[in-house]
Amino acid sequence: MSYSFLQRLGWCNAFLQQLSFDELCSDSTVGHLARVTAVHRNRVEAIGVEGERSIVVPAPFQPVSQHLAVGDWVLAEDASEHYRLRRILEPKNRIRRINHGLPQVIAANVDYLWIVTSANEEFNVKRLQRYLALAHEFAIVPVVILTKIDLCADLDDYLARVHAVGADHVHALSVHVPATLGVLQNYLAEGTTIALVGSSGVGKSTLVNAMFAMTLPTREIRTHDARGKHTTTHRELFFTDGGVAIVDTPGMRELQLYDGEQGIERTFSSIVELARSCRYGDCSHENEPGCAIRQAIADGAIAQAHFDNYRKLAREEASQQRRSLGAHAVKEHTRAYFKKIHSHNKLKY
Ligand SMILES: Nc1nc2c(ncn2[C@@H]2O[C@H](COP(=O)(O)OP(=O)(O)OP(=O)(O)O)[C@@H](O)[C@H]2O)c(=O)[nH]1
Ligand SMILES: [Mg+2]
Ligand SMILES: [Zn+2]
Repeated sequence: MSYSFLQRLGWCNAFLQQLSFDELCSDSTVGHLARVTAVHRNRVEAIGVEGERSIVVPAPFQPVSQHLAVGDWVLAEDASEHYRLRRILEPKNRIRRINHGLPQVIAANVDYLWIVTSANEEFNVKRLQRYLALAHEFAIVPVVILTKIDLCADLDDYLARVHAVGADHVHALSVHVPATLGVLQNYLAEGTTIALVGSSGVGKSTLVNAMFAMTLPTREIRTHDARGKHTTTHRELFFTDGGVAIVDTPGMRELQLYDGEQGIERTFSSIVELARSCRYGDCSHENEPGCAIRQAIADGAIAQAHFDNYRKLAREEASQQRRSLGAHAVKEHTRAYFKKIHSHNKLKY
């Protein structure tokens, strides 16, 4: 067994380069490398060349949920009768969020974020924007998947709304029309990692089952869950026969942006761009003269709703910061942030 076997688990050169000379020379290293598939309180489950194993997580990496998540690559070591975590390899990216005021890692080393939303009442542009912002923030390619199109009469309408938020990869499908699933094959190269997000009931597990001939539990077998409780309760990573790692997380409905500035700027880049042309550097875009944003809204160049949404997320981001940094720090932070956005104005005038 060698490093090439690990590639189908998502291993790549970026991880190989993190091994020391001694580690590379040691015959035991490859057997001690593993990818985390489930996280528990004091240990993680992981898979490596020798298959599944349980790895005890010692004190420096506690609490586990703040240090590592499914998808992380770890180097373990032998400890009497079990394996113990020695170090976590620097991940390509990490999906994080705030849970009860504490940062929490949800998944690591994710290539695509499949944002699943159904073409019915569940569809919500703001939620979609949040997920897009999340993907951009964590440097993960977002793929918007509109499900249940068999039930929908106005698909074009939904597609127009998805495209309006600036999503690049958009696919509409129904698990009842197998031909519509084919396009997703493009994302399934061996060693790829995909995380699915979306509200409960939009069809994430059903989609995975249909794509990979799997049998994840879906809503049908839990019909008493009329209140929209999540069918998928364990945050886990598993591999398909083709060597694709799937993270099917609980719906992340209470998703809060963590350190989300960059994500907001990407999703709302047109607004951030425009704000640079406002006459005043500290324009609040309410009723100042020479406000480029109000002008653009009046001209129909940007939608009022899009701007409102930007404001809401920016405000949420600020209150998130306030909670984690304290009121004074956030005031400073907000000042610096708007200064940065408006620094171009200063150069012009
Ligand atoms: N008509 C139709 N129903 C679908 C489609 N995809 C999923 N469903 C149904 O939607 C329901 C919920 O699907 P799930 O796959 O359990 O949803 P989920 O997103 O995994 O939900 P959680 O695990 O609770 O987050 C099930 O009854 C599915 O049969 C589709 O394309 N068309
Ligand atoms: Mg599910
Ligand atoms: Zn303005």
